[in-house]
Amino acid sequence: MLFKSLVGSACTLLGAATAFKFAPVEVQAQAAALLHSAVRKSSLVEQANMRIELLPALSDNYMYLLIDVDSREAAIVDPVEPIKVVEAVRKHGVKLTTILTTHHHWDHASGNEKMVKLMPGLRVYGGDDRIDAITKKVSHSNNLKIGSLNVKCLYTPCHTTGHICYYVTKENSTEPPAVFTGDTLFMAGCGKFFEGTAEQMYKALIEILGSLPPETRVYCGHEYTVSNLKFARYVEPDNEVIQKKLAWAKEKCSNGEPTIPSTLAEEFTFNPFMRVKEKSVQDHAKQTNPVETMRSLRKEKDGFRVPKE
Ligand SMILES: N[C@@H](CCC(=O)N[C@@H](CS)C(=O)NCC(=O)O)C(=O)O
Ligand SMILES: *[C@@H]1O[C@H](CO)[C@@H](O)[C@H](O)[C@H]1NC(C)=O
Ligand SMILES: [Zn+2]
Repeated sequence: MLFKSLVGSACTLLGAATAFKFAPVEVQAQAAALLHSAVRKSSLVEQANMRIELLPALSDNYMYLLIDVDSREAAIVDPVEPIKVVEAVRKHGVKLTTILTTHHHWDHASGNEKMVKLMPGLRVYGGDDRIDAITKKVSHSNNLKIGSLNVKCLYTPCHTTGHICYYVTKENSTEPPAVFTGDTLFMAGCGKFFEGTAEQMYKALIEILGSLPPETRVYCGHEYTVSNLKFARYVEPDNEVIQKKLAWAKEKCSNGEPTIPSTLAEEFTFNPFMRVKEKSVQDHAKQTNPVETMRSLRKEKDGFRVPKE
């Protein structure tokens, strides 16, 4: 199962798994899982006021440690592997005060209880009563602070009914803001519509996230970039930006490096779900309306077999 999830994952690390091809299946599975988690590197995005450490978790999730440089206060987004979070907090010498939960699914929220046990007193934010250990339910446009950083909650229901994205700004900063998009907006893709509609995803992607400043950096919940770009290429075979980005993403992945973050401006150039107003994407979907195009693309991607190359 784990082995299968490795070899079938968006970011297959060739070679790593094949060394164990003569071993029993269970050994292959363990080796693959270990190699996979060992090989996916963490990385740090440093700005003068804000630091974001990308912490790979499970097979393709990301947790994000958000640090306010001025106060050394920090928040963690979707801490599904709390031990790794504690290590990162120690490494940076920061004070973790807050959990930001994007949605209640186990691969995002199931570490909350343990995280709170390890670091008592944490504030736990989220938009859904189904979120473990939640202390404060938030809704659209609620604001909170991580030291001197401002965090605005964006309500983006569709993947789940209580999904929240977190938009982070620093007053008077000339540097780009950040948005944590969970399983709403992925790099080059979007989340499945488990508890919502195409109308809701259109609103979330185009009207809410799409109206943030174009330079905003996008930190999403999963490393799905390579498989998402293969679907994007299928939708728009003549889009050269997609071809280039796919080659770049494959290279990153084969080195165990994240493809995250992108920017909103970039997403509008290669993400089919952000491009539902474009004629090329509408033509592919045989639609003339952006919301119907969204509906049709999602349905098509749900049944899409990702090609090897
Ligand atoms: N296609 C996913 C399968 C896992 C899955 O369904 N993931 C959820 C989030 S936990 C999703 O919304 N995926 C979006 C998609 O498959 O386009 C993969 O590449 O591994
Ligand atoms: C931001 O800039 C404005 C105008 O210069 C100033 O009044 C305000 O105090 C500044 N805010 C911060 C947090 O520095
Ligand atoms: Zn997920």
